[in-house]
Amino acid sequence: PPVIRRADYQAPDWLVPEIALDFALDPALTVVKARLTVTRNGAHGRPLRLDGDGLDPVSIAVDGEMLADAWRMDGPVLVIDLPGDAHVVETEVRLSPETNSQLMGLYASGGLLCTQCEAEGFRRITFFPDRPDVLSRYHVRMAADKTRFPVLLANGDPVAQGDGPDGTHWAEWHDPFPKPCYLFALVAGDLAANRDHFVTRSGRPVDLAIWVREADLPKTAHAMQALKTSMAWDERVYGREYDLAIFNIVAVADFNFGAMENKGLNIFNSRYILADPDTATDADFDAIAGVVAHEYFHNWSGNRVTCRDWFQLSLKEGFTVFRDQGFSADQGSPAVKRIEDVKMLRAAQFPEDAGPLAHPIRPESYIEISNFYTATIYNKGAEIVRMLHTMLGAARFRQGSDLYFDRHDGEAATCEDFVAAMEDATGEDLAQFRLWYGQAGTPRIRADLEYDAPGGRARLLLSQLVPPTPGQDAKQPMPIPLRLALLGEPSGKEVVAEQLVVLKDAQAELLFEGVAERPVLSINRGFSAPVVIESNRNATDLAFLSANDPDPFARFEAMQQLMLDTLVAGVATGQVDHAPVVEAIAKTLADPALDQAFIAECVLLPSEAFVGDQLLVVDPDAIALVREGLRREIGTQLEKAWRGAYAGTAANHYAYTPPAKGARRLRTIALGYLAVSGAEDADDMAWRQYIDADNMTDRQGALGVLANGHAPAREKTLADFYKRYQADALVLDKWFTAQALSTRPDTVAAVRALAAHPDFTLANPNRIRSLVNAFAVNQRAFNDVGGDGYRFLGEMIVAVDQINPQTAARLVPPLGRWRRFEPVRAAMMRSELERIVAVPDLSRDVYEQVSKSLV
Ligand code: B3K
Ligand code: ZN
Repeated sequence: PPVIRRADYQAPDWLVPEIALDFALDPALTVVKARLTVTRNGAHGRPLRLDGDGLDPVSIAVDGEMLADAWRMDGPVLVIDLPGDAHVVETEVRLSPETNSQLMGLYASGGLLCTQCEAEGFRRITFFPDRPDVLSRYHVRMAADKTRFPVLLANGDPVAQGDGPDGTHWAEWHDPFPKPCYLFALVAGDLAANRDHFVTRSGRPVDLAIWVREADLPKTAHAMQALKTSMAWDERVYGREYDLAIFNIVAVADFNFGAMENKGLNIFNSRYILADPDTATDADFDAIAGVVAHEYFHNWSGNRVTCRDWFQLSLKEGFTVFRDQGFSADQGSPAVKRIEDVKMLRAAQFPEDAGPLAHPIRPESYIEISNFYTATIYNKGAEIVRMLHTMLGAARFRQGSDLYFDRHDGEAATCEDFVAAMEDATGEDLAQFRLWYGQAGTPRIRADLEYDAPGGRARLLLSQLVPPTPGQDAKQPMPIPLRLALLGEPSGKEVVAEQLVVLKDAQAELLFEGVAERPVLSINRGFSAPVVIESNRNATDLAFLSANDPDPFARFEAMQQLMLDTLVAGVATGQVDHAPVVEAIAKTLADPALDQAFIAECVLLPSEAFVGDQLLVVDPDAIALVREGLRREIGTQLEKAWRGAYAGTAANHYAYTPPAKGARRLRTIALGYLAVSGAEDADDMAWRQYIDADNMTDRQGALGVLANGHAPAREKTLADFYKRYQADALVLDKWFTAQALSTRPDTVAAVRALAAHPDFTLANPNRIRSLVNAFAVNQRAFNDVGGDGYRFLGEMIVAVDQINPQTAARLVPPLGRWRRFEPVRAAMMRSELERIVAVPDLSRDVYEQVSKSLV
């Protein structure tokens, strides 16, 4: 398959200022007529090339005349020779939405018809220059059976509607904002709306509607609240107002990812809309608000200003993730939100950056763009925008974003345009900063502090190393913004006040005078740079920081580092010195100044996978053994404290407030420690928590704890959960996930059995993710030494690829990590990849991920 390169970008040969689409909608056979006004872009003699994917032209006309010849197919592309500079091109194609299992283009989901076009799905609907730098005004007409599809939605505003022949009806929508075709959307179905209203700060009224199946209406209140809060937040923080009279959101059950920001008509995976306390956890509620905000914010960062080409994807995604992170931080605890975001980055992006699929946030090439909707583009992209925010300060950053939006409104822009706007608005020189866009790999920072007590002087030696990644052997030093301070031990006072140090060179030395007390280094506060810090801080220093650092992230981080050092040493030597960790946790649990949500984050051990990421050679069994041993010590030695924490959070009647959420989180963590300590009543406590719960957070928490063990309560709970929620697909996903994440030694076999369960299906991406993707992050079970975990995943990749290549390709990276594992497992993982790549007719999606993982 061909490789697309960023360096090959050429402006489009033809523009399409206007498009009128006419859909005769039917699940079995939909007729699509398109009328494109095309204009030659620049002086050239090249023909019009319209992308298609699986399309057969039924008819083609130019300026009203049916074309007999003068057109040809070049593979999937329709090529038309056009004499003049402006023409009207009309095409007609036929589609079968109900057999579209890829969920790209126009497809059927649970009785409704909907679209997904980003990145290249529009070419599955009609012939068109399917690239984000061709912006058009859309006029859309839809006709469908009135009983089956009473609601007809598209982008923009409704302009006309009426009844047609034979029980059909029709509607026309017009979108006044020129947009790339990836933002096109339509929905037809039997839907009910939760309607609300918003008035923008300049007084423009906006009708809001969230469309779902009638029965799901009661579960839409939280998403609606999040939408209104997002709209106000974007006005306040970024000065961005909504621009149409209507904002529609539709929830669908079958969706390849989270949601889609189509202009004025966001389409969502139902898991990011539907919630009530009985069926959704606190994490689900938070994720819903975050995704609703994210898609809404795209109206400016993505839609009003879009991307010139797909290499610029992080321009809209990294920036929009940064924006949604800021929104979520403002809704609850900024410290806890920051910890969650960093954990996510470490779990998903650091491994990517250290593996065969590493790429810069602005990649140089791809085979299939769908494979580049990655944690690097999104989450590292957000960190890079955050560094700009940190270095410029909030006010100057805002000047930069204002200039960016104003300068490029209605245009398709590049990452370079974004940085240039930040530069031009603030006068800051960002020449070296641009390296962050082009260099992959997580920088490693070495930070060694030396103290000369008699002289009252401290010396901080900093150095950076950006590791080699595929195709990039040698790297240049990047600007690394590090918020740091020195804390005096034992006083806990800042003997050197916090400052922002930007490490620009490979090495730097900082001298501090008048340091009267032994200093301890607090560095990368707030995770000011997405880097790994290695330092000469010992367990005592880390324990001190974990009890005293006034920066909450640094405090959490010190505890994590202490735990990590303990576990890594344990794996290396077989000896675990649990005392410092146990003591630090005890202190944290007892600290009255800390809130429960923050305590909960601090007292959890780093995941087995993250411990593995610190090691040159991963032996999952050794890691599990050492980590489980430490967990047991923490559970046993602090049993009283855990019981206290459990009792202290038990009377928490359901409310979706930050303190109540924190209490629930700490409660299940305490339960987990009591269970692993072997406390006799732990299983009973878990069962009671499960059965008495008035919310899904407590219920799922108890289920997760029980799923790891062998108590009779385990089967009883799983059976009850299944019976209770069998009819609710989103909750049943949790039942699959709880079992896929189990630490029990029989998990591979259990997951295989679940893949044969009548409720398991490859047609629904959420269900695949709930079992297969969840299993693949269960380091212990997936890497079961028998190799059946690898075989299972390989079989799933091949099977899913037949149905849905995008979802299949997302299952590949866990196997691609083979180089990091001990030789026996590495060989089995590799041969599984080889088996997959030999399968005939592999999609481009899976082929790219597997072949790159083998190199
Ligand atoms: N822009 C979409 C993602 C589309 C993914 C295409 N493979 C959702 C989002 O990031 O907001
Ligand atoms: Zn996005």
